Amino acid sequence: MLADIEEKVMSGERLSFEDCIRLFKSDDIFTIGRLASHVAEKKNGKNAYFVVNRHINPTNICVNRCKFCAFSRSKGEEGAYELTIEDIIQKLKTNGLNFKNPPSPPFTKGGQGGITQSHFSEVHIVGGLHPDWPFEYYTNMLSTIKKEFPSIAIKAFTAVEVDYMSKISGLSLEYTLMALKENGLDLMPGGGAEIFADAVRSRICPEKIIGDRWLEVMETAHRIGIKTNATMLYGHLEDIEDRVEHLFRLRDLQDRTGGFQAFIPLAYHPKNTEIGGFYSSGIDDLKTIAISRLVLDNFDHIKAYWIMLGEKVSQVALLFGADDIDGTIIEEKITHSAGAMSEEGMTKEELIYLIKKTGKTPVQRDAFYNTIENENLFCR
Ligand code: V47
Ligand code: SF4
Repeated sequence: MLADIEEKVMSGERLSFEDCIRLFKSDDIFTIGRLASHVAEKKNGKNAYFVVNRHINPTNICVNRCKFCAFSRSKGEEGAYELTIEDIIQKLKTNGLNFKNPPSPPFTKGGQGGITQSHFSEVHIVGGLHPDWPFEYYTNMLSTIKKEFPSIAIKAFTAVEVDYMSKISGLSLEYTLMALKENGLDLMPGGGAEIFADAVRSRICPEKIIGDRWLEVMETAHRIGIKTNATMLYGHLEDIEDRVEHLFRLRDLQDRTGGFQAFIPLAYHPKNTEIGGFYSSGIDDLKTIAISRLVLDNFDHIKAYWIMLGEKVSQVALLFGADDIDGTIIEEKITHSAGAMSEEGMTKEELIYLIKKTGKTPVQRDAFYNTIENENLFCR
């Protein structure tokens, strides 16, 4: 059934829209996974990357209130919070020792018994669109973090936040991005892409910038030398055609700019959201990872974000086309507000353990996929 697609993949020929629809409709998960794994190995060998990082969400107050988002609050609503820049610096100084739920065996068994990372390579900062904060809050945040922690790469602000900053500052997109870069922004995460198709997007996040604008922000970032990631939120109201269209639009932009580092499919979590619905199935998760690997032939990395997939599915995803499992995270709020079943963070030792059990080689990376040499990788 998939023999012609297999031939294309093996000969390095690009998949068509129709091919991708057929892959999504196929039940032959093993063939899809085998092909994706072949492509992943051609690009990254047996490497499975991870990063010692920390997430920080400066505020959950957001003017958009997307209908799939359980994290956001309106100003004055119960549970709304705002961090000061000093709070953010303190979080980076605490070194991740403030776990709410200490990781449980078997992952900590025989390991170092806790969070042992001595320093972060990357901080990932995203948050709500605050109605009152001035642009200077964001530039001050970046420059203060850079001054205090010059060796930590700052991966911050989705295309949605950057568009909002351009509005509140009155600066063009290009100048907004240049100001962020000058103050310490190193790269941008891939959030806010959701699903580009207008008909679904207007139902799940009516206030959010449209897909074209998300792509325009990323294209501008790439043009001025800021690398970014890309995501796709799946498992809500979209259909297969919407997913394939989304992937094709990313592939087209990547052909033009080459500025995307990694693609991360984000599994929708339904708890406490306005649209409700269901968790994605493990099969859909694996298929989506694998098909992303096959479609996005011009992306170097496909990330299995363990927070959303769960520790075990993300482990299997490393054999279905993913080459990256993200990082230690430490404090995850967005998915956990919506019913994530994973821990909020993992130790470096746990990440290494998960990867090793797949037969792949754990490679600690920095934010730009440079390898960090580390003798601890051989600890098990
Ligand atoms: O932008 C919000 C999504 C994103 C839900 O670039 C939800 O390296 C599932 O983008 N269920 C934030 N997803 C996460 C993100 C990300 C994560 C890890 C690595 C990188 C990277 C990026 O989470 C949001 C939105 O698209 N989201 N609510 C939900 N209920
Ligand atoms: Fe705001 Fe982002 Fe949540 Fe949408 S997904 S409500 S933009 S925080």
